[in-house]
Amino acid sequence: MDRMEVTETFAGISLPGHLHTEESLRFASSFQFRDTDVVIVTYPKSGTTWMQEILTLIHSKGDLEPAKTIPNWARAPWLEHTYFKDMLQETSRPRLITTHLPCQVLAPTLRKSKAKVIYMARNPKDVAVSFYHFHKMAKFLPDPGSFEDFLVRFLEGTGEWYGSWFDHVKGWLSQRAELDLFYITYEDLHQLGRSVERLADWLGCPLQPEESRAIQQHCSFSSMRENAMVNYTLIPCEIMDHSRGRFMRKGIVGDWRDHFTPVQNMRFHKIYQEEMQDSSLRFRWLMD
Ligand code: PPS
Repeated sequence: MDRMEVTETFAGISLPGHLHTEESLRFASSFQFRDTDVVIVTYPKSGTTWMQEILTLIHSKGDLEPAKTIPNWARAPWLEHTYFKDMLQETSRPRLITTHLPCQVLAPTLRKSKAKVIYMARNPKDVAVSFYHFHKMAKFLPDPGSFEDFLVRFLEGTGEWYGSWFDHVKGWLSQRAELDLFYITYEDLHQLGRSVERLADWLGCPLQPEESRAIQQHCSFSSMRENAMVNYTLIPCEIMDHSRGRFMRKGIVGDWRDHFTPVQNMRFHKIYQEEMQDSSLRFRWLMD
């Protein structure tokens, strides 16, 4: 498989060379957004796939056809990935685009448009756990080592894959006044009905009650876990080793409790507080 061992470095962050090249990243950073574009922005493992599925179905008004027949990476491709240009549904209104790139790379071009941006965050402790398990199955990511080793690197955020969680969140949310940005958390999304309706209203696509019900049913964890268009079972084992875990792993809030020792938890809180102290963001509750 292509470039499985390659690390691509861009804007000071490391990205898997299997999905990113210098060319794809340059293309992403100078991409011209349209006013009608809808852009999902997340740090990895924050509920990206869930949001892709919900937005697909809001735009199809609850018609399950696209969600059941087209893989998520074709419906809402990642701007920075090598296959983006081939996948982008140029004629769609809106074009649904996904990205994990940090704010300093994309905000300058996004500000030139009126594109709608959805920033989704998740409790970083659960992000770390989910990302750790994903590193074990994704062969284009390095072996994570022990959870302790992984957590140290996650908290340092330096040179680690996709950069620092703290910088990602602080950077993007500092753009709230500059961009048409809707902020939502993975934890909010667990109140699925309310979140789907808020999103649909913000997107200007209000839903009928039966449309909203169909979306909620299809976007439950159990339903998405069985949908090959989003559960990544279409990806061959040479790229994702399905014997080492499932992409749709647990889908719960607070899984960190099963992974963190009290010492790790205290260290996490200390660094979280140092990193977020200047921030007025409503994040502190995430640490409960
Ligand atoms: S990625 O690789 O960055 O695109 O991953 P991402 O989609 O952001 O995050 C994967 C985690 O989201 C969980 N997930 C869900 N949780 C609840 N309900 C639904 N419907 C759902 N869909 C995806 C998925 O299980 C991963 O979290 P963990 O904690 O590993 O289970």
